Amino acid sequence: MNDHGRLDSLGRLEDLPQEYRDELTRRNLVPLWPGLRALLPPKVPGRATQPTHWPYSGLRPLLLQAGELTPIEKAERRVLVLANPGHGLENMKVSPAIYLGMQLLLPGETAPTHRHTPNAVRMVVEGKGAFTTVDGEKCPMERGDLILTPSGMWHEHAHDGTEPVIWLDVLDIPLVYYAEASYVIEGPSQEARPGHGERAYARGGVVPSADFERSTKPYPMMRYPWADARAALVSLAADRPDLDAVQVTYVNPETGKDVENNLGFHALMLRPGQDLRLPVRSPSCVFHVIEGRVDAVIGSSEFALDEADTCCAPGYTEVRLRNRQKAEPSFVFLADESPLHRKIGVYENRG
Ligand code: 1HN
Repeated sequence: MNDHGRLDSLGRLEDLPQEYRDELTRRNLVPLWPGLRALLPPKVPGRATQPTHWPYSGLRPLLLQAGELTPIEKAERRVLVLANPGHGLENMKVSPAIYLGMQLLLPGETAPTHRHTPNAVRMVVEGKGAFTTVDGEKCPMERGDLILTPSGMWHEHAHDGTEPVIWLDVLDIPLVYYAEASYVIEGPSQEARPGHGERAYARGGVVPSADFERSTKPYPMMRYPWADARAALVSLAADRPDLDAVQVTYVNPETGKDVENNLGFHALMLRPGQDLRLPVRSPSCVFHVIEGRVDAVIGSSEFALDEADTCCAPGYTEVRLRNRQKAEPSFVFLADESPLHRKIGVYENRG
């Protein structure tokens, strides 16, 4: 029998006598074979994650309206969640491990201190004057900056500026929640502690000298300024005109490994007019346009992304990104599940 025949020939639940099925149910037992093909489909996994586009032009006015409708005290975090309809909107996930939310903080507002088991990062979308304090380190929030708030670290947000500040939150909460390990602890407002060490790590590739007491903390660098990541991309592109994927990864400056445990973060530069095909890989992925305009072709979906737009791609799917700007580069922030896939031993790159 050929492979396909064998895969199609398993018994169905309806083939079993009702009395037998009822007795199984009474004993909390389930026959494997009727569900085996759904658990283990041939060659490519089933994916609930649908290619989805969240245009910023539609989201922004609704978020600003939330600023009028709901005072910060009634929200704790004033966020509109970017939910993937394929997972059910109420489940508030983009992919099996990724949560995305767009958060608004108005001038003078504060979002109170807490810490939680899920890992988070912020990608700043617009505005000036807000800052996040992470474990005592005050991190200014400027457009394109990546700020970590890893599992277990105290964090709070505040805003001294004059315009609304909006940022994209990326968390691994669906995964941590699935593991029945998601919880929060509220805390008092933190004292900012300038000069206590963390700011010694301010630029990738430039770390304190060996005779300086090097950090043994798991997260020596909390803020990855966009100006530095952008400059790294521009110089990589100039150095390697032959390179298709001009991409950098946000890493821990001491270990060189991914900045957080489960999700990976990257920035990509598309050269003027570039049409880039990404390798087909197992992890789901999120794309957020920091600068420029990009067409994203994800499987059979096509999205015209403008600045500050966000979209997602399921794993095992072909993705093409085309820079709609003919004379300027475009810059895209990527978040993916690759650290998780590597950790659980399922990471694949199918080329
Ligand atoms: C959280 O702590 C923040 O600190 C934002 O800004 C979004 C979504 C789910 C769980 C915790 C924040 C969050 C969150």
